[in-house]
Order: sequence, then C-alpha cells, then structure tokens
Amino acid sequence: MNFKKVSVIGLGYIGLPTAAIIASRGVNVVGVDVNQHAVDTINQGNIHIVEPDLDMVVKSAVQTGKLKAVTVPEEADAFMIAVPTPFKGDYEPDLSYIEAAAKAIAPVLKKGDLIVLESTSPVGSTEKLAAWLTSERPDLEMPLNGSSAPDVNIAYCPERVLPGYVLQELVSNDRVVGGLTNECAKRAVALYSIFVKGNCIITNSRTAEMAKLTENSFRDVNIAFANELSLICDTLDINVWELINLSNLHPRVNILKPGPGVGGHCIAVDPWFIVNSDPANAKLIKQARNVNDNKPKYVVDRVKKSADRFKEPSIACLGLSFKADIDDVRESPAVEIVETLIKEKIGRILVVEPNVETLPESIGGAVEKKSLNDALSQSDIVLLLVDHKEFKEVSVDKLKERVVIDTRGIWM
Ligand code: SAJ
Repeated sequence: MNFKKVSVIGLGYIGLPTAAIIASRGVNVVGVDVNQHAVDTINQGNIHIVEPDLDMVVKSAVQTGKLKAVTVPEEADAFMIAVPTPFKGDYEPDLSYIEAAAKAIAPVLKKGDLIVLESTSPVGSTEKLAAWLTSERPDLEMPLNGSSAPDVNIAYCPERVLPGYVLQELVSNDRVVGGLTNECAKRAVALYSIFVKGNCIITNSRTAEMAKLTENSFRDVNIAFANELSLICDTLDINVWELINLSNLHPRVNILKPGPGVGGHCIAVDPWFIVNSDPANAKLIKQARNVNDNKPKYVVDRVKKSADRFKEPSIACLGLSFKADIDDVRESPAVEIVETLIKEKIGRILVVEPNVETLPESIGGAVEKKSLNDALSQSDIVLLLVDHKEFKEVSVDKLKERVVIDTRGIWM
C-alpha cells in the first residue's frame, strides 16, 4: 500500500493544492500540466492561481524537492486526474480533457498502479476512462467487465472543496471513494489516507460520480428557490431578505440566499450532467438551472427601469467575481450583467472590484474602473453585485439620494 511517488494530472484549483498537500506529507509528487507557464511558475515555487495560503505550501514543497511540475507524465505509483470537464454547446459534457489525460499517462502505466479520477464527471466516466486506457494499453488488464485480478486499480473520488477554504477542506472533508472494484476503492482509500483526516467512505464508481453531481444540484435547486422567491417578493412588494430571515426561524427551514445569478464552474455546470443523462426525469433540476440562469436578465431589467428616470445615468456596479472575496470572474453573473448593460447602452458604467487588477476583456474598454468612494459619489444608481467585505462596510449615508439595487441583500 506504499506510495513512493504520486502524480497529479492537471495543476489547477484542485490539482495544485492536492499535489502540494501530498508533497507536504513527505511523498514525492510530480504534477503534470499542459500549460508550460503554470509548470514554470510552480517550479519557481510560485503559483498561477489565487487561493489563501497555497503560495506558502507550494513554495515549501518545491524548495524541499518533494514537488516538481512537468508537461509530460512520468512513471508513478498513483495518478490523480484533476482536469476540467466543461460542457459543449447543448449542455453535453465534454470529456476530452479526461481522454487526453488517459492517453498521456498510458505509456508510463505499469502493473500495480492506481488511477483516481477526481474531475466532476457524468455517471459512467470512470468506466470510460478504463476503456480508453484499455485501448491504449491492451497489455494491461483493466478492472472492467468483472475482471477479478486487474493489473491496475481505477477509482473515482470527487473533490468537494470550497474555493477560499481549499487547504482546510482538502484535509478535513469526508471523501466518497468509488472503485471499479472493491479492491480499487480500498487502494484509493490508502492513497487519501496520506492527507485526509475526514472519513473515506467506499462505494462503486457510478454512485460516487452521482454523489458529486447531487451535492451541487442540491445547492443549485435551493438557490433557485431563493431566487424565485426574490422575484415573487418584488411583485408582491415584500422584502425578500426579511422574509427569508423570518422563515428560517422555523427549526426545519433553511432557505439559501437570492443573488444576481449562480456563477462558478461547478454549481452552474454540474446539474446539466444529470439533466443530460436522464432528461425525461430531471425536470426540477433543469428548471432550477433555468431560474438561476435567468436571474441576470431580471437584474438588468430592474436597472433599465430605474435608469429611465435619468437623462444620462451613471451606474456604479459593485463587484465582478462570481462570489464574495475571491478574484475569480469566470462564469460570473456580475460580469454577464455588466456586459449586457454595456451592450444595451444603459448609461455610464463605473466598476468597482477590489480583488481584480485587470478587468475582463469583454468589458475592459467600455467601463471606468473606480475606487469605491469615487464610484459611489459619481453615480445615480448603485448596483451591488457581489457581497465583498469592503462593500458591507459602506455607510448607508453614502447611498442616500441614489437608487440602490442590492442583489445580495447586504444593505437591506
Ligand atoms: N450563491 C447564491 N446564494 C447562496 C449561495 C451561493 O446565490 O445562498 C451563488 C454564489 O454567489 C455563486 C454560486 O452560487 O455565484 C456558487 O457559489 P457556492 O459558494 O455555492 O459554491 P462554489 O461553486 O464556490 O463551490 C461549490 C461547493 N459545493 C457545495 O457547496 C455543494 C463546493 O463544496 C464544491 O467543491 C465546488 O462547488 C465544486 O468544485 O464542485
């Protein structure tokens, strides 16, 4: 059960922290990424993503010689695959990064190796991974079709960490470990025991794949409920934040928060994997996605209505990232809203985003980046899009005589 060398394929938001944590436990780790810039940055002891404390862990792992990054995989005892799984045009999962990872590690695989897929994936992906490896390495018996003594072990173990808390949650969260065989799962548990303090619970790969999709869909459906309530409350002239606080006093009610929409690469994507695999039955999950995806448009309509009363309105848009106190603007509803305001020429757009130096290309040339104070004093409409800590400290005096649209309820 000894792992002398572990390889992590994909050095992004999940792969890099995982690689660094395992290296910090004294195991030799080889991180693999197709991005030469990421590889060079890591080998200098630096990081190419933002995550609290990750810089220190990576620096020390590289300095002690336990972590190195490469572009081409080399031999190891275990391979952990943490590559992206986006969707294609019609919400169809794109497994091409997993397939490419399988092809990349196949030449260096040997008898006794363990392969764990961590990428959020539709049900059946781990079996597909085994099939791709079989066609690359017919000399090795894969744990497929009831094979009792395979040459390599393959398992699925989804990551479940929350951006911003990755280093703590990697260690403390329980892990669901789904093996293609029970032996595969046991071997994967031995690997995770190197750094996980939570429980590692064994199941089959299909259930483990579905568990991850279920967790994120649960959150999406519950946020959709809150977002739908916010629309109904606007119609009925009720403060949705007060309503939710009151309802949550009930011991068995726990409503999440409405917002400008759901962003990020997980909650807004993963439910589609369930919908895609059983469209006839996944009706509520699909509807929740639609409710959340329509929220940015609803926010834009509210701004438009408020802007009508000004000749040349100045709109202060506070926050661009997909959630509070992070720098990640990808798949952000706040960015989508600002893009639409620009496209529809609603007015002069002032943007405040304390966590981002360079504005996204799609809006960069068409807005003015301002300090919080300047944006507030120069605006007719204040549109709060992200509940960053800096915005929570704004005194209500500064909002007086301005139209305030607070999509996160921090000033309500
Ligand atoms: N949001 C709301 N209202 C809420 C909570 C969130 O509008 O009450 C919005 C956020 O503003 C954001 C989006 O939802 O735009 C997603 O944010 P999040 O904090 O809910 O989740 P992520 O995407 O940062 O991380 C999720 C986590 N999953 C769950 O909590 C079930 C995390 O544990 C997963 O590891 C991660 O997805 C992932 O990688 O799958």
